[in-house]
Amino acid sequence: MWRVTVAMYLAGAVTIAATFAAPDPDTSDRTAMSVLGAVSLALGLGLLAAGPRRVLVAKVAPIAGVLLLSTVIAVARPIGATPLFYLWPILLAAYYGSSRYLVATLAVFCTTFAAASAIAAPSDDVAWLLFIGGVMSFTLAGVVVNRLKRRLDAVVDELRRTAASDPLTGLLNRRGFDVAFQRDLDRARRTGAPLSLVILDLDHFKAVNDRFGHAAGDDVLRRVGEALRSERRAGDALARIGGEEFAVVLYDADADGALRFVERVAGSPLMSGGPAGPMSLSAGIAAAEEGADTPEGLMLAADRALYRAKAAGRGRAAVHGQDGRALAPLAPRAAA
Ligand code: GH3
Ligand code: MG
Ligand code: MG
Repeated sequence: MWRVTVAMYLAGAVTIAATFAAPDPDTSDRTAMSVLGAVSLALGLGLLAAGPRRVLVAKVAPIAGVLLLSTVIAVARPIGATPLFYLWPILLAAYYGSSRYLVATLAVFCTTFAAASAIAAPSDDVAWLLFIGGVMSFTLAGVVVNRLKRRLDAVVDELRRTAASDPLTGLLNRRGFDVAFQRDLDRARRTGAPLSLVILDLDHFKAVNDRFGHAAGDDVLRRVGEALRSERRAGDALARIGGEEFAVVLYDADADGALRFVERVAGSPLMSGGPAGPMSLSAGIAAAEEGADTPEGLMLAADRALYRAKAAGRGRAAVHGQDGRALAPLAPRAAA
């Protein structure tokens, strides 16, 4: 946005200089035009030096461009094709600005273009035809570009959301989870808060599909997603990272806190009320040590603990690094 705006002002200065080489029936405007060319050059270089500042680029530069052009039209003898250049700042406002900013830019454009035409050529029919044609065409172009940009923004937002989420459960998918996990680890490192990773895996889930059908299996997976949602604290990242495997990042929770979370999930009525009856699950828990853990390291640790829980007979949770401790059983509550 910043580069395009700088380019617009520099190109404006070059364009004014280039018109001096064209055949000119009236050279009385040369001094004024030189000054305006220098202003355009100065604005371009000023913006370049100021760096990409959003307010300057998105809120000031397009309207300033319109005002500069209206001044050019007021002093140019003859006006010639100068109004064509309004297209530049209007397109900038339409593409980068909000709808309200575009309306403001168009209002400044219409009023100052009319005033400039009246000053430059008060009785010139062609100038007024240029005014009407310019106002209609550039307003239409600005509105169309602005609407297309709004739609494009909405599509990009939707794509970003779907690329990070699992369609079956609405939880994050592996890709979205990786981003959230890294973010939470960084936050825990900054604040010194504990953080735990939990990996949950449904026990003998293949048998659910085999006995009750795939649709019933999907229903169970959705229920697990709901159970995780209802037991987590706001902000904890929840993901379905494999077929019947889920991961949760618990911010500000140590291994014991994570264990209590897993027990609540296993005991949730949602885990028992599905088409296949009470669902048993196994869990592996890994707690981040004082700033020393990477996402990969924690995933590996939680995965190892999960393997230990499975090997010990399923329906239980294991904590990485606590191999001597008896595994906590995870009891599904009988359906009401
Ligand atoms: P274990 O106790 O060792 O975890 O056994 P398991 O049967 O749960 O594990 P296994 O890895 O052998 O099988 C996982 C099954 O999950 C296989 C597959 O049919 C099922 N599955 C994976 N994705 C989906 C899905 O999206 N929907 C349904 N309904 N089933 C799925
Ligand atoms: Mg399983
Ligand atoms: Mg599995």
